Amino acid sequence: MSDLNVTLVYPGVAGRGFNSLKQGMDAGWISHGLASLSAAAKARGFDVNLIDLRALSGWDHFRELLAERNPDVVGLTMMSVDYNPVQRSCEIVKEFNPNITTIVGGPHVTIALGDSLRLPNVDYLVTHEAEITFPRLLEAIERGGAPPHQVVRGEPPDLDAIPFTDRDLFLDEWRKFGYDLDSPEVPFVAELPPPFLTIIAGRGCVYNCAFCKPGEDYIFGKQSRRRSVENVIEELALLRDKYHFASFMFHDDCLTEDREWVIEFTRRYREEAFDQPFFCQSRADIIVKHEDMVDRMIEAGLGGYFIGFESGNPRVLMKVLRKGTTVEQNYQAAEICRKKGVTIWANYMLGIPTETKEEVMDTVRMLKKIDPDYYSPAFFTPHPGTDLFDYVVEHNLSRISSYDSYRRNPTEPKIRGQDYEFLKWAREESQRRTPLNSVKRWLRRQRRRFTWAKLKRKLGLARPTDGADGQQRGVPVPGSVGS
Ligand code: B12
Ligand code: SF4
Repeated sequence: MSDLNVTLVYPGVAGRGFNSLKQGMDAGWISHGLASLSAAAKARGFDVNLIDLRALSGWDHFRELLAERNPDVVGLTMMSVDYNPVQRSCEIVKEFNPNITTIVGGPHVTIALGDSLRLPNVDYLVTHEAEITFPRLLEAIERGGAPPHQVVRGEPPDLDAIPFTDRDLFLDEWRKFGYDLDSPEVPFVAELPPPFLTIIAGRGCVYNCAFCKPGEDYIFGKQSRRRSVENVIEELALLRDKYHFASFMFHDDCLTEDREWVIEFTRRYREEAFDQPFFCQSRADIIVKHEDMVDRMIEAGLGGYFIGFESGNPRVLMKVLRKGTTVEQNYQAAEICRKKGVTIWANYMLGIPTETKEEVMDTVRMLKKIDPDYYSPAFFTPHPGTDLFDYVVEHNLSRISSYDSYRRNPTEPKIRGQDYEFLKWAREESQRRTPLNSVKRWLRRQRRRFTWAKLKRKLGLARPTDGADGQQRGVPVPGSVGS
């Protein structure tokens, strides 16, 4: 056991601010990056604890916790949006005790190293993945032989060889601050009942969308890497025993990119008698090309897909966003999901650079036709490390003046030349269901309700607490973007 006391800091307060625990995805989900580093450091004998800024009341509270934890090392994770809270945290840490070693890692460090080097009060910047490198750095610090240079390059680990994510790092900490859900993470749609959790089966994505790439390739490499099916099943079995989860979600950028992996996963999932529903990310082109895979996923428990429909205009979708899908595929994918009863969470963007109002209207019309279960609109945001970020900078199109605004929130102007009053109207209009769609939805719900209730009666499964549609009542739906 090491004597080094390590505190990890989750800085995600740029969006919902302090005191935001339990408020949906942004403030009710763990950081797999930190939880994975915690597991790796604990496996090497380090004592690791967490300060999650989302659970605190403000910076004075952070100071109090620092005094309580009295760390030797503070490690912080940083997306671009986290830059300001990370800067402030490091400043406070050094004010409290200049001898504490501060280490910052995470997407922004790898994607924008030059920018990260400007952060004061940081002793080490660790780029890339760090399950191997972080514990080694801690060992070096403990030995008094820490590297003389500030930047340390992380070594990519074998994903089957690293310890499973340390979820209790977050849950135990949250419990001290009034997290009272019987769920390791906050559920967000009624289709995924608590106890709910998130899991990651791999890293990276093979596609090349201009609003997302190449940033992630810098972190994880151009090819995605996946854990073996057995490794994921083993973790799920442990999670079932420990948390009795009733549903979960894959965080992978695009789980369905590897059809063979998914088919094997569904086979093993059923074989191991899992029946918990799950959601994952997919793409319209994949759903259209691999309907057989969709069927296998449904048999295993697929509840819904997050689909990046992005735009209803062919020029914007293919040329500007470089999504690699067509508008026609968007419609076909939605039709397949509807036909098979797969819930659709629709991601799409408004206010994309060079997008005209008529092109925005194509997206509004697309949403009416798709009629998703959940709408997730974003105002296009140029994220550092992406080709569209470079385009926006080159053409002086960015209206972003603070790191806090590197969020896809559909409330704030991001791009010069876009009419945000119109976009706000378009955002609302895109989510207004047509009367015909509302009737169709109602009919579909009734059909499901009767089939399910009949089936349950036949099997003798009906419980007094169940609604006629089989959904548990009283399930919180925080953070849901559903209409
Ligand atoms: C799951 C996820 C989410 C979840 C959960 C986020 C969370 N709490 O971690 C949700 C949905 C909430 C989310 C929200 C957002 N996300 Co997000 N998200 C992801 C996703 C898909 C997986 C993250 C993950 O767990 N990866 C696996 C872990 C193991 O990797 P990792 O976190 O990078 O950690 C490794 C290294 O970076 C490093 N490391 C990380 N931290 C530290 C700390 C130290 C001390 C050290 C030494 C090393 C180190 O070591 C880790 C282990 O190897 C990634 C894409 C991806 N594949 O990574 C995007 C991604 C991280 N998200 C992104 C964005 C933009 C956002 C949002 C801003 C989007 C929005 N809504 O506007 C918000 C911001 C939320 C906030 N902070 O307020 C971008 C970040 C780009 C950037 N330039 O920063 C990514 C890369 C997606 C993309 N390609 O655009 N996100
Ligand atoms: S937007 Fe999705 S599919 Fe496209 S590159 Fe990013 S993660 Fe991959």
